[in-house]
Amino acid sequence: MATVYTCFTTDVIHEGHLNIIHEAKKLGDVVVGVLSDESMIRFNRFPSVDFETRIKIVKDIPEVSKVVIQDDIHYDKVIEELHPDYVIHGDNWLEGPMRAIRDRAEKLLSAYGGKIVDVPYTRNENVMITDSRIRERLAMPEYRRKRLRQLIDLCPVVKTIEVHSGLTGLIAEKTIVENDGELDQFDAMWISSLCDSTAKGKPDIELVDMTSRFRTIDDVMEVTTKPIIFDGDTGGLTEHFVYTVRTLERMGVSAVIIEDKTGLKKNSLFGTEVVQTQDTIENFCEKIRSGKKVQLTDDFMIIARIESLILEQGMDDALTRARAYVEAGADGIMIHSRKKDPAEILEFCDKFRAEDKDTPIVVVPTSFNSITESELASHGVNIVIYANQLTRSAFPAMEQTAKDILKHHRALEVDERLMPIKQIISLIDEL
Ligand code: SPV
Ligand code: MG
Repeated sequence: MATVYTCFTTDVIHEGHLNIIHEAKKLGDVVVGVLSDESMIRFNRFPSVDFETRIKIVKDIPEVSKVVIQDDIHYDKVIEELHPDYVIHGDNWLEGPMRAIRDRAEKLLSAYGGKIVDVPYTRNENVMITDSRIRERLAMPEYRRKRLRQLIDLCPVVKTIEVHSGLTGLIAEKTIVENDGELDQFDAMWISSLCDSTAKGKPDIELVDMTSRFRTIDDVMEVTTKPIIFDGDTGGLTEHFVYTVRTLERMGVSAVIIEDKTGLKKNSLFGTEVVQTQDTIENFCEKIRSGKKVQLTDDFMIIARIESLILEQGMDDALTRARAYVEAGADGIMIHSRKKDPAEILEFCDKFRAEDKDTPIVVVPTSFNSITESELASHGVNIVIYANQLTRSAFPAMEQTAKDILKHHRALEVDERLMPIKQIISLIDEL
């Protein structure tokens, strides 16, 4: 009897999957692979049910003879071990980044006469509704809020990109790339004070008030499912910060990062070129403690951001503060630097990790941008935030377009570099 293999990346079994099983059964004995959490988040979306449950729902399908674990998006290991006669999949993998997976599997199968079977993808209303329900569930506060902690456990490094609107949120949510056969996407979103302010044409000095910042979060949340890390600036007065924590937690934000500065906050990338005052360790610890005291779930994280390297206070000061902030209850440490060379960041990470193996470390490699995610991870970094690159790439493009329309007195000359409206609209989900 022929062996037929298919891999499921799903939380629910709908008629599309049953159709694949049905077609598979016609060809032989059906073996189903269940994709591991780690691979699923690179390739698809965060699972809304745990791995054991996903295995169970596949095992419960009567036509399935055997269930195996597929722990890579590629089929190499399964093909090597199982030698299936057929690998069967919906024909949606003929297009887009998934094509690379199909092509690689086909090549491996052809070495011994195995075959790929592409089954027409079931695109009816029930399937679409089931799919959108899963997405909606992932967006609910109780699911979204805890996801950052889950990702820190699952990923070598949590890749986070700045967003400041529904549209930038959609870019963070939906951009998936295939590079050398590997699929990748962002894990989380950063609501930057710099970019949120800049989008409103305002300076990054805690001028944009919290009500407006929450509005930005809500715009992003409306159209996305990925977890959110909120740039809380200094956190403001402790008496105000406790309210901010409550609101963010209720909204389903996963973490707030507050920086240990006081008085009129300026953007860190100005460093010592402008007057910036670092808070005392005592005050800042009190702010952290107060925030932790009012939070209602174990999911929410308060991450303490240390400005000692930005303000040239030295490595010892940064490490002393890190220790104190963790002791006060901080769920993570963000260490910032505006040097091009990542040396001081790496030195901090190595020294901090030598004494604290667990507390997550967050970095923002805007200035030290030559270092890769995996290098940072090898020094103990858990979260990498690309804090402003979307804003900085969109702005010059828009400015150039404005200049060119003024120069040519028409829009013809700029048209070639514009995204067709149809393509922009295709990003936007309809209910
Ligand atoms: C932000 O994105 O607003 C930040 C990071 O706080 S930085 O601009 O590098 O200070
Ligand atoms: Mg900021």
